Amino acid sequence: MLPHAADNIERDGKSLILAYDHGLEHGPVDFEPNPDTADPERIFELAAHEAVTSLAVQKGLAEAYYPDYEDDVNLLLKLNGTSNLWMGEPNSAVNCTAEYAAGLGADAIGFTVYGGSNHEVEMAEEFRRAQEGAREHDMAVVMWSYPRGQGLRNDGSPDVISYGARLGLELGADVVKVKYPGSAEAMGHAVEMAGPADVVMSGGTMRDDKAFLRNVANAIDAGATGIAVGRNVFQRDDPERILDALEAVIFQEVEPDEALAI
Ligand code: FBP
Repeated sequence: MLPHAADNIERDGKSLILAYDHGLEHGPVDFEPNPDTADPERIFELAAHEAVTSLAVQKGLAEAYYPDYEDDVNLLLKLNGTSNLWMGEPNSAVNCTAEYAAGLGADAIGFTVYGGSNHEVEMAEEFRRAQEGAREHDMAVVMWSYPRGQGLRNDGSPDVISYGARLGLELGADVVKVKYPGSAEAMGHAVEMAGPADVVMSGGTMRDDKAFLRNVANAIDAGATGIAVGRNVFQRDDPERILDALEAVIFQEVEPDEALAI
């Protein structure tokens, strides 16, 4: 990682990445709780909320919508992705280059690496090309580091998540996105393993406001720099309200109860 490389997608060293690659990764089922969110325009509008430091989308949405939002939104372009229709060992097709991302005006690139998958070797090589391309265009590098595959019995265990955080540092990510390992202590270990790379927690499936914000506050207390969140924002009836609360918890380090009362 390079010092300060992620400054353009952070505020005071913290970040709230709004993730919206779900149409590819999970399919339309993720939009069912809040049908308006199938319309990417709704999410680009949401990403203009001042809490959001970048919006993670795939190339197709960036091409179609980003030109209208480039003044208000920082673009984190995902360069690989897989649909939920794929039934093989975890893998992620590279569908965009760093050069093309720079041409679209991206501030950062995002790349998934499934450490432990039978495809780990080729994914690491693909990440290398993306990472070096991002460096040439001064774009931050965000790794979705999700160890998984047939050889991994418990991909949610704290040890595996810490290993994922370390993979991000070793391979040159500026920000490593990991699943929340279940406790502040375990998150602290992942943060320690990532060294100077920033660690953000993944949002995960819908949880009630308090439980969700408690995990975020624990992650921040443990040294994480923020969150990359999709469903826990856009599946709610009032996504702006949870963004207000997340802003308080992440950037002002306000306690969840207080943040919800704002
Ligand atoms: P969520 O906050 O909705 O969990 O989104 C974060 C994310 O990393 C997305 O970018 C991605 O689409 C999804 O999770 C992938 O999750 P998984 O591979 O576990 O289904």
